[in-house]
Amino acid sequence: MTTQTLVRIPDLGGATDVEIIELSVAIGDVVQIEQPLLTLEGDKATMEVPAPMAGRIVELRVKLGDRVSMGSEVALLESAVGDGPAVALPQSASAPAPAAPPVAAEAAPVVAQSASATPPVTTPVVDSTPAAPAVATAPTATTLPHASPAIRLYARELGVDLSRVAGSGRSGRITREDVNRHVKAELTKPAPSAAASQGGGSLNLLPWPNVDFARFGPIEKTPLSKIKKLSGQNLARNWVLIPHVTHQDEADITEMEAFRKAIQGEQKELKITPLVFLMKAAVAALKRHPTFNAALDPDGEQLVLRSSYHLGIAVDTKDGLVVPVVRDVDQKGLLALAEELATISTKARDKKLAPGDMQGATFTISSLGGIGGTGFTPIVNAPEVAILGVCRAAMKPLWDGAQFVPRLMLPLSLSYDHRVIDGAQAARFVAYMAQQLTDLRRLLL
Ligand code: CAO
Repeated sequence: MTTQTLVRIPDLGGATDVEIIELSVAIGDVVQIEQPLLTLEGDKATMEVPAPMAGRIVELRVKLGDRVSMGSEVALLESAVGDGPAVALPQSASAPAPAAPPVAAEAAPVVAQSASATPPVTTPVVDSTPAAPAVATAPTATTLPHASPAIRLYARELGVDLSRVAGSGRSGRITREDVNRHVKAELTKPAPSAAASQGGGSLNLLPWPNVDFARFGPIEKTPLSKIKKLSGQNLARNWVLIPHVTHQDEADITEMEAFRKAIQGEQKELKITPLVFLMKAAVAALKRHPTFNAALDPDGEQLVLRSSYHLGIAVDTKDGLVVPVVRDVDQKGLLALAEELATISTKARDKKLAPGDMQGATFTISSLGGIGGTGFTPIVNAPEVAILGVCRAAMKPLWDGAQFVPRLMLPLSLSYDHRVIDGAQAARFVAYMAQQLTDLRRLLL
């Protein structure tokens, strides 16, 4: 003969409406006494609800995400009469239910109540509230990572600090796979580079927040493009390792723009944008300030001054940002540069750039002038030491000493590696560039 036992949620120490974040059993499963049936997550702790006896799950009355309180029906457990725990568990319905001890409640009292559900005719149903949660995390430790007791034990055995593991389970819960992944990542981590160790070792950052966004509304996941993943790693390294400062200035390009329009009128086949003028002015400024046309050695000890002028040009493609290099800008005229710019941006957008097309830059320009903006913070492209950001020129009233006159002003944002370049040098560099742009004749000097 079999008996059916109605398993209920035990006393949760006063907590109510607690969410089920893990269901460890399904209908038909045979469970052992104390085997976790489900995991609850309260405000301050996670806790498992164990089986009060051995048996087979014949009915589940909860699902993932349900909220439960003491006495909520969980499952019908069928066991053979004569199984020790099955007959021993039921107790009086009026028995008070002791609160679940907050920490590692091992021999917690068992509470059972008489069945309120109609029992099947042939099998007596016993209503049972299982032992209070077998293990609950300390309620005061609100920052404890979410993980079941079994995973905590597993992490302890491996010496893994769970606060450094990103959880991929529901509500950021840490799974066994997350622990394994963390261990693997730690073991395969490259030794910190010389540049990184200059700063005094690991950054010891918190793990990336793992949010279950689906809980707040519909979502869709889309993988990052290969370019984004690659450039993202470079950008992250450069942002973290280089102490950036961005200097902002403006160049009066009123005359330059008139000249650009004039030559554009003569060149129907070629698009001549302000960028080619910026490239020439940048070379003039780099010649005047050689520390900007340089690279920092990996050990951070030496500056490698370069006497060629190869400019990286950031190109926006639908898959992400790429930075092809225009070589020997000092030796090329505006028209040749315009032609080359058209070629490299088409190549970039058609994914035809070869790795060699993106190597060897001595300085980089990132122009958002075709789009807009008044300033931004470009990220230095290591091992270079500076990068120029350009935004859209706009007409502004400028005081000429007697009156306001309308002038076309071009915003320039120079980010630099402050280990190599000082603020005053940066201000001089940009002012010099602006001078060249304002009066292009200076480029001939
Ligand atoms: N002020 C006003 N107008 C500008 C301008 C500026 N600073 N720069 C460009 N323009 C105008 C151009 O003259 C052109 O006008 P027309 O359409 O009338 O001819 C228009 O804006 C579009 O220019 P463009 O963007 O096609 O050409 P470009 O030479 O300025 O730039 C390229 C080429 C490849 C650099 C650009 O297309 C690009 O991809 N820029 C994005 C780079 C980027 O994403 N940087 C951010 C990286 S984060 O660090």
